[in-house]
Amino acid sequence: METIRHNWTYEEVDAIYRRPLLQLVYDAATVHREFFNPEDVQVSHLISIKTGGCSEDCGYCPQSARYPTGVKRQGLMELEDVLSIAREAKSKGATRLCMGAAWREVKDNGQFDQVLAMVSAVNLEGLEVCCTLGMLTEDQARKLKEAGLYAYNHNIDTSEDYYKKIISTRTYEDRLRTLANVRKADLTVCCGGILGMGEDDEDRIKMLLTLSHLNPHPESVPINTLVAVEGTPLAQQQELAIWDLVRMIATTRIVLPRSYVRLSAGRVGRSIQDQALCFMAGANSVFVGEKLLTTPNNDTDEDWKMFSLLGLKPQEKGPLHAETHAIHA
Ligand code: SAM
Ligand code: DTB
Ligand code: SF4
Repeated sequence: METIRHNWTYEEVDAIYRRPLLQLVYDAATVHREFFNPEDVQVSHLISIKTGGCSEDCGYCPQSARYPTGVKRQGLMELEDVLSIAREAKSKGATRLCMGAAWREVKDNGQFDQVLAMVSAVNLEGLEVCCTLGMLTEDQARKLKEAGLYAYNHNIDTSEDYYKKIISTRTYEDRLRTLANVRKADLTVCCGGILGMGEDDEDRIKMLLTLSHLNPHPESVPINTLVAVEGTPLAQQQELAIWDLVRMIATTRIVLPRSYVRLSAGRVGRSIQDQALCFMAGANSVFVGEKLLTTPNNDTDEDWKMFSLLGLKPQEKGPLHAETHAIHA
């Protein structure tokens, strides 16, 4: 039986990643069944509460003010508008709502107070609330926790080395510091990365290694594939091969067995067959809703048909710690 480990070595993760693909999927599916009910899928909905005009230079991001991507800037949303989207998402079966802001960092100002009010209100709607607002101090993390936040998303995106090639306005160390602050406030951590930015296998393995050394492991791990947006430096990147995505999901499932592995950005355009392989390899969470933050996502009705076809059951709302769903963890 697989145990939770925080001391994986590069060689060990590399050996898993390089297993013959179908053997790897089988091994990951086996681990998945040790820790989760494989019929369960966690359904999350994203809202961009503040869009575009961001000061950072993240090479993948359509919301950076530095790139001509045509994303329409939008100031902080009104609470009522957030609530109506949240209610609609809930009525369509989402149990988690993730609010994203195109900020470098959270500042202690009236806007943060407004976000805290949104967190409380969405929580009262009976949804699990997640935020992704950029860098955060411990004090800000505590305020979010007190307001009713369940999880904070902050991705490490790739390996430390490759990160420097994609972003210059903040460091890997900055990202890790925010993750530590989130933990200190007793929030759950959502942390993953993006595939298809031109990184190699070594970068992907190193990213997983960093995630596996976090103790506790992030409760959810979004595996995004790059949505290549015109105007960004990464616009010309080729679409990631499905086999690379499946390999990464399966390795993640084995190395972080108790975490939700989210098949995140880049799902649009993937066939049901491709997505089925990802679920088989241990993915057990998705974003639904026709938009991610600024780019299109899959049609919601089609997603529900897919769940039904594959025998996946959208999970009830929390407590969503994997332990509660384990068959024999
Ligand atoms: N501004 C905050 C931050 O950077 O942490 C929160 C929002 S930011 C858009 C959240 C995450 O979305 C990024 O860390 C990145 O992993 C992901 N992301 C952004 N643009 C993407 C793209 N074009 N394709 C895939 N993932 C993307
Ligand atoms: C994450 O890992 N993926 C989501 C969420 N966390 C915030 C964001 C994906 C954004 C894709 C590009 C866009 O729609 O702007
Ligand atoms: Fe800004 Fe976040 Fe986009 Fe980077 S990823 S440009 S910090 S919104």
